Amino acid sequence: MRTQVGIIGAGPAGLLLSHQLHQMGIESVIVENRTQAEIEGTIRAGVLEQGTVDLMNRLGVGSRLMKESYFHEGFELRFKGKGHRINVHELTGGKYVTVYAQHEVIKDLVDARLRQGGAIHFNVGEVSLHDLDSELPKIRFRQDKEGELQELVCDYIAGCDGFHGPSRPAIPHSLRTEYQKIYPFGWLGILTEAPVSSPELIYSNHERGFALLSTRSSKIQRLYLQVDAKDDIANWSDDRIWSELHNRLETKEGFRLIEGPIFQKGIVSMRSFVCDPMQYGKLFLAGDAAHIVPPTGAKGLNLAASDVQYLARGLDAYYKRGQTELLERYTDVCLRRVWKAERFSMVMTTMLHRNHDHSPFERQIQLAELDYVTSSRAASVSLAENYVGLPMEYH
Ligand code: RFL
Ligand code: PHB
Repeated sequence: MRTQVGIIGAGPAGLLLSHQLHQMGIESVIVENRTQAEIEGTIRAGVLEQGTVDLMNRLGVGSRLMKESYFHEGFELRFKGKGHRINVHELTGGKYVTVYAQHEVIKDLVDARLRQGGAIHFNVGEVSLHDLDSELPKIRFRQDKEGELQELVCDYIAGCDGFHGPSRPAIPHSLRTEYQKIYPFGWLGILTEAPVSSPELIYSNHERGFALLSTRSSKIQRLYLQVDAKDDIANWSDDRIWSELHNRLETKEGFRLIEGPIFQKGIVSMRSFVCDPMQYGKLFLAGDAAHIVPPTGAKGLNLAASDVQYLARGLDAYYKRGQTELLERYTDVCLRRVWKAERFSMVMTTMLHRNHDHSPFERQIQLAELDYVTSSRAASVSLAENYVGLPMEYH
């Protein structure tokens, strides 16, 4: 098999890249080790930056998103039992916080790509990368896990295979620096069949730990609780989850959370991670394959979307004009935006979670920080512009 760009992974990064390349007249093939049903059923992100929504619309895959999303004008930070609204719309000159589930983004992208006749090989096995520093890099994989071994010969390979995929380790160890911070806590996430409790997202810093109230639809809500990173979901009965959520989210002013049956629950760990460089020879990493943020800033999917916009631009310059300069600068351009999102995600995480290693002094500093960002216009503008997403920069 031969293609121009071989893409490993049909997550947001891989699918958004294949759509952009298609629009530019560049051919690509995606290999994905899970089934279509699995990738369309994985519950993850919920908040999209304006730039990601704009990209979906430019690619012609935004119509369901525009109909079914919630466009919020703000969100709330809650501490000391009181809510403080960040009016994102006003503070950013008219931008919105878009709430639309990641698996719905995936469904829209897969459906449109297959209808265009795009090549996505689902459920492949034994994916490996070869000859990355040659003119013809290759991806080998086994069709349907146990079928024939296939070889896909490419001009370029995009490693969009998430944090645990084979692409990043294909960059020689001695050539990459990995920056990492592991947090001592995780998030327990649930989906519940309940009506909307709040018209906007609520991020709560409570004595008992962080909690987040988000939404998916008028009937389905998404909530998270800070738990110990090593905690086991078996320790969390539905009653215990609701009791903690009530404790951490309810206010003295009378906000009440509406309960419903929980139909999905799980615990995820939290880390910050960056791999530098994001490229080697003909291989380019994008999204979680190259960097991870803790979910508190809602940035992971959005960074995947900005990486692949830089990559598509570089590939377009190569195929249309034979120029490789943008591809050569790919890491530097991506990492400027990535490090700012890493900074914001770490600041939000540190500001909102209870850290039991903190001294009483550090706890008071945390509360002062929350008081500051919710009462100073300068600090609120900074928070809001980071939350809706910093602009893409091309140098
Ligand atoms: P993905 O989504 O992990 O996709 C990688 C794909 O590669 C496949 N793969 C392989 N394919 C072939 N061969 C192999 N050997 C392979 N190994 C893996 C995988 O099956 C998969 O299909 O990475 P991508 O595309 O970079 O996208 C990243 C985002 O998924 C991630 O950053 C977000 O989910 C993070 N995130 C959030 N991001 C936001 O922008 N806004 C949010 O509100 C938000 N909330 C969240 C989040 C992540 C969360 N969790 C579960 C960690 C909330 C949570 C709880
Ligand atoms: C979500 O709705 O899943 C969500 C919202 C905000 C975040 C993270 C996740 O910061």
